[in-house]
Amino acid sequence: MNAHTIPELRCAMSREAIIGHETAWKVSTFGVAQYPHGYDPALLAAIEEAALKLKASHAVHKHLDLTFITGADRYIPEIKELLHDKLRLERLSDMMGAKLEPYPLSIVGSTVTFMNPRDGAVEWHCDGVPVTELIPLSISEPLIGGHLEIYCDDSETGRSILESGRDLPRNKIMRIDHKMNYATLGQFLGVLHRTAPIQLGERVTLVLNQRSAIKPYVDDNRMFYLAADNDHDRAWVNELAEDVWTNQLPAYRRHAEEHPMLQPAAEPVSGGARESW
Ligand SMILES: O=C(O)CCC(=O)C(=O)O
Ligand SMILES: [Fe+2]
Repeated sequence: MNAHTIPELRCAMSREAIIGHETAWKVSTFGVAQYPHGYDPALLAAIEEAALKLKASHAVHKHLDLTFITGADRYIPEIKELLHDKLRLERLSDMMGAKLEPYPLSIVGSTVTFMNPRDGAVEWHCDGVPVTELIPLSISEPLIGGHLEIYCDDSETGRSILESGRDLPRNKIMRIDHKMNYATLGQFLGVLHRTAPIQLGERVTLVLNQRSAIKPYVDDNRMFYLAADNDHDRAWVNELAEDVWTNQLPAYRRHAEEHPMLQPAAEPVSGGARESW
């Protein structure tokens, strides 16, 4: 398979089909897909071995009940090989319908997640990063729970249901089972999802994050969220500011220049905003 072959898909769904309405804050209309990744099994095995050795000293269990090594490529150089693999990025860009680049912040560029009954899974959330690739390193057999669940409706609606203490309706949850040798690519920004709690078994996953090269400012990582996600103190703040000045702001200005706001119609459209409150 080369970069421009559309791989065999196990499942795929557009962003709009998941969320149920048009969206603007996005990289493309891509939602989620699972496909045979073809990555070197020896490389993935070496990454898992290194991650398991680092787990006791470097994994954190901070929020969302998730246990993970954040910024994992800082400690496991083999991950960098995959992160910057040109062919991988080309293939993901083809699938996404938008040119992707590695997510630049060292603390969240890549993670390794450890999910089992003791370490937890990950609770309902929307990703801070725009595009994520989930690559299973190991999946126990049997595994009860541990599948990806995606809420198929507006994420704010889902969050409000959860905040009121109710469960999300089962008929709005899409289930994606992880499978060895298959990766799951998702644009989970503004898409509510979780890993179903694991009753039995475990899985270890390599998570590689990307963003749009053209719209690097399309991003939902809020500062408190990055701070919570993080095993470091404050160096990441400078790294983020640098990226804003050198990449995000110029791209945003370029986009604004290329897409000037339409002039308002001479006659106000009735049924629009109220004139007084
Ligand atoms: O591994 C999964 O099924 C999902 C994990 C996830 O949502 C995340 O790491 O943000
Ligand atoms: Fe996620």
